[in-house]
Amino acid sequence: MGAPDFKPGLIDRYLVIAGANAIPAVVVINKSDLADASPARELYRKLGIPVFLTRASRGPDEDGVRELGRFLLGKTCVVAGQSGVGKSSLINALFPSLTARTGAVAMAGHGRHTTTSAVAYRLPGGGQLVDSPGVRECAITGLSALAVALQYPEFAACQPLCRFTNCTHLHEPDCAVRAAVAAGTISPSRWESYRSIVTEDLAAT
Ligand SMILES: Nc1nc2c(ncn2[C@@H]2O[C@H](COP(=O)(O)OP(=O)(O)OP(=O)(O)O)[C@@H](O)[C@H]2O)c(=O)[nH]1
Ligand SMILES: [Mg+2]
Ligand SMILES: [Zn+2]
Repeated sequence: MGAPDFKPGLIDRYLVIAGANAIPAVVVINKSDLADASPARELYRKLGIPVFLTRASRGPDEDGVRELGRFLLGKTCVVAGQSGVGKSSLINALFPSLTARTGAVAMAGHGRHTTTSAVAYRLPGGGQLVDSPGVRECAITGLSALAVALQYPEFAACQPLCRFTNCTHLHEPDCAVRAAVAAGTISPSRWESYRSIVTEDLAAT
């Protein structure tokens, strides 16, 4: 596996924040040369979220980079994610006339961030793309457990079958969400990110 590790909990937090603020989001899995990205691609596609697999280091002609470039035209988007995943490299590959600064992945300790502040680039064909500094983690605040659960479409589909209408899907008996996790129809990584947001992020505030 290439550094940094794929972090589904971070992706799910971005999706919750975007969804709760009515901001459309897509998932980009860069460095698809370093690991098999298809399980993650299938997971998010099934949830109705567009997924792009890219190899920014291959440059502007790589299929995923081209596909993402077409999608971005005319839109205003922010590229967000962990440090070292290749956000700036991706911007350079997408639009070679822009020159976002990139750097080697920091190997130890707290890491080094190559991009240190958000920079907005005007796209040649219209729209804007904002490069942002990498994050190590992202905590959700200001939402209720039920509001978080609403941002998990596969949970919302099960919710009517839970015994309690205000089920938090954490400890209640006859919870259809936990039953779906046990049956393998809801991804364990999705339930784990939900559990972590509600019992760790929300509880800390
Ligand atoms: N193997 C591989 N390496 C890549 C790919 N894309 C970028 N890299 C490398 O990953 C490293 C980090 O790239 P950056 O673009 O600086 O990462 P970043 O996400 O902008 O990092 P921060 O600005 O710190 O948040 C660089 O050494 C890139 O050359 C890719 O598709 N495959
Ligand atoms: Mg960067
Ligand atoms: Zn439930």
